[in-house]
Amino acid sequence: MKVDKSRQLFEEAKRLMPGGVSSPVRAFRAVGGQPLFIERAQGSRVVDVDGNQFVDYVCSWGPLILGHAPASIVQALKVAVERGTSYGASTELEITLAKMVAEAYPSIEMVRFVSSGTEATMSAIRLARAYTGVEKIVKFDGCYHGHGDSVLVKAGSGVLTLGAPDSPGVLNAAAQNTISIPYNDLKAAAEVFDLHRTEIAALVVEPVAGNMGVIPPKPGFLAALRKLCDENDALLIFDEVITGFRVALGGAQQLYNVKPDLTCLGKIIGGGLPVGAYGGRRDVMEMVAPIGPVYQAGTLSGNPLAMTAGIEMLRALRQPGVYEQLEARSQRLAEGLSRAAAEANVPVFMTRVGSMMTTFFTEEHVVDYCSAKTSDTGSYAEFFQSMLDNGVYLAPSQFEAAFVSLAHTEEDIDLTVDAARKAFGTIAKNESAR
Ligand code: KE4
Repeated sequence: MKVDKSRQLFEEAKRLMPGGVSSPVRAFRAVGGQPLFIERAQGSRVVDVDGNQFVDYVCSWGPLILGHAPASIVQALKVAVERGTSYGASTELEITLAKMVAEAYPSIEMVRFVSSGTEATMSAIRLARAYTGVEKIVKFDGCYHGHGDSVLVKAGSGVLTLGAPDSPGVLNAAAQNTISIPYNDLKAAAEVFDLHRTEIAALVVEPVAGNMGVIPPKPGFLAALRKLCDENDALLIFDEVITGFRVALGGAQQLYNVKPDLTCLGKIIGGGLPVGAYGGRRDVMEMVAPIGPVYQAGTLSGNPLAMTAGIEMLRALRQPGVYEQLEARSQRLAEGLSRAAAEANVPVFMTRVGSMMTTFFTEEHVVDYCSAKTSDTGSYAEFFQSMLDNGVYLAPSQFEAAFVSLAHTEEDIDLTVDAARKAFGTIAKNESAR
């Protein structure tokens, strides 16, 4: 596959931007090879600067559940941009999108728009600490909530000990109020509340994990977290930046029927433009400035173009049959990939919730970060490169999700499964040669 232009642009980019990218995972460091520079995209396809076309399952890391450049969003933006790009003042568009979010999420009685998922989770955690008056936060190993200091934290040496910074520059003081425990581990969750009781301001969780690969909650896991928070006056924060409007119109809280106190949203609600949001119980949200003392602000929060894209996105997702189509296409893909791996005798563990899924290159049952990390990332890298050579663009990391959109056709799925058959065959051949 010709990648000369991407290579040339990457060399230039590396002189100007750290790693030549605007976000680390795009540098392909987990899979090797030449990071692609994308020139245009439409529907289920992206085209790079060398003219290579791919069926895209990155979907901008989740937002593009309608596919690339859907006509409804493009048309609405063309009209909106003529009216100006930003006012730094309120617009009716924010009310419209806020209503649509609240209709889909009964737990969200009041919402604040921001410009990224990181801002949403960072603000929700600040708010939870202010509302409860205590400082500790519980998160789960392998869950990612953006790059805010409180959550760039890895598990302490002992399961229940206070966290340690997961990045230089994050102060111990910031990390030490965060405890990270294994996902799907109710015993650890109960123990951390036994140990820290009412000192815990909030427990923040991806209700379906998407950042260590896709890992569903075990039956009863989310309901048990709800109960633990209730018993200890802690707030339950669902980080639905990925799962919001993805696994159901009403997100994971609808799918699993568990009501959080605060929800963080992002990705899909921006329709591909920068939007994040946090919202939930009115008594909690009323603590947010300017009506409350908890400060949070943003120059481009509620930006009219981003609101326009979000409104058109949610309008499309509220149409009948949307999630049924996503489910059918996603099931076809997951079954095809499983079959292709089995035919080549390559051990994989497939996980899927709706239109987000991961093929783990391990024989283990993946239920948490530890089991996810048993995956053979070398095999995943081989798989990724072979799929790329055969016209399929997956996440350049074993520990991310593949996303199916409404634009993915049965032909796209079948092309993908054929490519996977070749990729698994290559892996099996290389394995036997080793
Ligand atoms: P952003 O700040 O990237 O908009 O959102 C942070 C965030 C918060 N919560 C969850 C559950 C998330 O998945 C994310 C961001 N997701 C990553 C990939 N899984 C974005 C891709 C990237 O970092 O480049």
